[in-house]
Amino acid sequence: MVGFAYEMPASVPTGAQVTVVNRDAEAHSFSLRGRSERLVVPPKGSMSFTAPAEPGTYEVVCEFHGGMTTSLVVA
Ligand SMILES: [Cu+2]
Repeated sequence: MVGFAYEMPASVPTGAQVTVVNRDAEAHSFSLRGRSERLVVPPKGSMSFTAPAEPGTYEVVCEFHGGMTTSLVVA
């Protein structure tokens, strides 16, 4: 995340270990809507999660900033 927005790769492989980097000076979450995957990434920090095993497009939201959304493509 940078500038209160997500920058995403075109896709990530199913089951991949994905690292989320926060380049902002505020915490952001990386939460897959309707699923258990949820990171709270501290300012200037990074965290990892395991991508879903099922291919698809997952909605990503920041729980702290309402306009911050993106899609995660798992292929
Ligand atoms: Cu945020």
